[in-house]
Amino acid sequence: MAENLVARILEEHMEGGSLEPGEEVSLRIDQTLLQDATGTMASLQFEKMGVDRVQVPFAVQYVDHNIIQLDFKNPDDHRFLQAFAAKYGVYYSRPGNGICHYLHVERFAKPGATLIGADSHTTSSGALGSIAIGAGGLDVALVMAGQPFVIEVPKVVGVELTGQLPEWVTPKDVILELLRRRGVRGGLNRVFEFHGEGVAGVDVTGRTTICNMIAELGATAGIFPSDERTREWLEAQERPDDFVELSADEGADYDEREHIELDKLEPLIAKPHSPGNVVPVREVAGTKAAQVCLGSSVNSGFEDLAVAAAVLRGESVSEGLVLTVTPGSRQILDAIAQTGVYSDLVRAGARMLEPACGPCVGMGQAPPSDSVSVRTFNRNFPGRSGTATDQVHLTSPTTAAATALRGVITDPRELGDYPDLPEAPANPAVDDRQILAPAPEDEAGAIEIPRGPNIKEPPEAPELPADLKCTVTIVVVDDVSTGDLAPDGVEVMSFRSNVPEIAKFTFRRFDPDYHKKAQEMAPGFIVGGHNYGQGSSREHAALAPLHLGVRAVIAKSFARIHRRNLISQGILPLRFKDENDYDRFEQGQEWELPEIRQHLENGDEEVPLRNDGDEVTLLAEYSRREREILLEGGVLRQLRKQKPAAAPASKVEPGDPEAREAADKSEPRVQRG
Ligand code: MIC
Repeated sequence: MAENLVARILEEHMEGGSLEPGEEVSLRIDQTLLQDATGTMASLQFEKMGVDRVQVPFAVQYVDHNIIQLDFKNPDDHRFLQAFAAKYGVYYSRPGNGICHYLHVERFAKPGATLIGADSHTTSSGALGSIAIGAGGLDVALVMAGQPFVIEVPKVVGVELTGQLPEWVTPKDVILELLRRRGVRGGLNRVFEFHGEGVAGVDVTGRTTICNMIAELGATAGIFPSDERTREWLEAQERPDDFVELSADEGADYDEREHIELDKLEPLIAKPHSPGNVVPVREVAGTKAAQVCLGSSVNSGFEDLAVAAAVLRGESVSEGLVLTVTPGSRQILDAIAQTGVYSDLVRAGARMLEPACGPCVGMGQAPPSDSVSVRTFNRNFPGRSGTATDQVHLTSPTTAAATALRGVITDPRELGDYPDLPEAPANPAVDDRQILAPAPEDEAGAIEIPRGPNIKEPPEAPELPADLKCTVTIVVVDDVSTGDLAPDGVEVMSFRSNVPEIAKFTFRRFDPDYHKKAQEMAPGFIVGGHNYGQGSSREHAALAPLHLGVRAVIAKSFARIHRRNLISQGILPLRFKDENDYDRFEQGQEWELPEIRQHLENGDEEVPLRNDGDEVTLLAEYSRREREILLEGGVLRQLRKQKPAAAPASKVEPGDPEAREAADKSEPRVQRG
C-alpha cells in the first residue's frame, strides 16, 4: 500500500497501540516546546513528577506571550522559567528573541521529527516536515518526564496543491480557503498533509502560515514534505545536517482528500468572530478600518513584512487608522533592518513592536470600541483583542497592507502591479546567543528556583466519587473558546501561574459573577454546545473551572486539546447522545450521574443522567487510559499512586549509550549564553 507521510512518521515513532484511525497510539517524542503563558503551570506540574532532568532529546522554553511587564508578575514568571530551564535541562529563549513558532521553525524543527508543544499553534513546525502537535501543559510536562505521548490516531487528509498562487494572493489565502470549506470544526482528529506540484511554489514561511492556522480547523496537525525548499531553508539556517528528503509514496492513500487550485484562489478574509467565517475580500471591500496589525505567530516573516513595506514605500498609513508591525523573531527584525524594510515601514508611520505574540493575544494595542481591526493573525474570537466590542477581521499581509494604505478594507489586486521586493539577506543573523543552554547536570542540583508571590501550586481534582450530584452552573452556546474560559489579555494572562486568581475571570464575557455563582453551586456541571473549548491549548480553561468546583462538562462535541485537558485534570467530558437534550438544561438545576464510578470501571459508553424522574443518556466515550485517569481524579494523582512515583518511561536511560548517542545527535547547536 502506498504510504502517506504522516503514517510513515507515526510508524517510526510508534511505541505501542495501533495505527488504525480512532484507536490510540503511543508515540516517542523527539522535542518539546513550552511558552511562558503555559510554561509556568507545566513546570509546576513537572516538578511534581519526581524527575531530575527532562527525558526527551530536546526541550525548549520560549518567552513570548506574557511580555508586558506592568508589574512583578510576568517578570517573576520569566525568572522562574529561566531557573527551571537551567536546572532541569531545558533550553531557554529569552524575552525579545521572538515568537516560539517562528523560532522553532528557524532553529529547531526537523523533517521527520515529533514535537509536542503547550501551544495550539505548535503545528507550525509541520512546515519543515515534523509531526507537531499542540497539547496542554500537563501533557507536555509528562512527555518531558519521559512518558510517550498517547493520542487518538488521526485521519489523514491529503490536500493536493496544483498551480501557482496569483500575484497578491498568498499562503494565508490557502489556509483561509480550507477554513472557508471546512469551518472551525472541519479538522477534528485529522492531520492535513500537503502534496502535489503546487507545494514547491510555497516557501517555508508560507508553509508555516498554513500549518500554524491548521489549528483553527480543530486539526491535530498539518505537514508539508521535506523538499528543495526545506533544504534551502535549513542551509540558510546553518543546519544543513538536519535535512532529509521526505515525501509520501507516489499515489499515497489518504482517508479524505482536498484539492486546491492555487491559480484560482483570490484574496480572502475571515469576518468577526470566527476564523471560519471566511469570504472573498471583495465582499467586504470599502469597510472602514481603525486598525491594521501585521505580524504575530502568523505572517511576521520577512516576505510578509517586505510586501507591506513595498506597498507603503514613500506613502503614509491612512489617517483614519493605526498600523502595528510585529516581526516574528530577532532574526527577522535584523533582516528587515538590513534591507530597508524597517525604514520604509517606519517612514510610512507604522508602529513597530518587539518580536513577540503581542496584540494577537491582547498584549496591548486593543482597537477602539466597535471598530474594525484588520489583522494578519490567526484568531478573532470575541474580545480577544482586549476590546469587548471589537470587529476583528483576519487576512493576508497583502490585504492588510492595502487596507493600511487606503483606510478601508481593500482587495490588494486593486493596487496594480505587484511590487519588487528586496531579497531576503543571504545570511540571516543566525545567532543563538539569546537561547541559553541548560546548566550541566552536575551543577543543576545547586540551582534554586525563585518563586514570586503570584506563583501558586496547581489545583487537583478529588477522586471520582461513586455517584456525582451536581448543579448546572451555566449553559453556553456552540464554539465557546478557551478564551471565554480563561481570557486573553495583559490583565488576565498575568495570572497564568495563579489559578485561584485566573478563575475569577472564567466566563466573564457571559457573566462577570460566574466564578462566585459556580463556587456557591459547587460541585457543578457546565453544559455546552458543539466544539466546546475550541482554540488555544491553555489548560487554565480546565484548571479554573476545576478550582471553582466543576466536575463535568456535558456538551454536543468537544475541541480536541480542551477535551484532553479536562481529562488530564480529572473533569469528565460527556457528550449528549441526543443533541436535542441540550435544550432541557438550565442554570441552577440539579442532576445526578448515578454510579458513575461503576460505569467508568465497567467501560460503559452510555451513562444515565437523572433529575427528578427525568433521564438523559450521555456518551462516556473514553479509552481505557482516559477512564483510568478520570477514576483517579487526574493525571497527577494517578502518577502519585503509581509505584515507583512517576517512574518515567525514559527513552534515554543514563547507561544506554545508543539512546544517548541519538539524543546527542538531536541536540541543537546552541551555545550557553
Ligand atoms: C493562542 O494563540 O491562543 C495562544 C495564546 O498562543 C494559546 C496559548 C496560550 O493560551 O497560552 C494557544 O494557541 O494554545
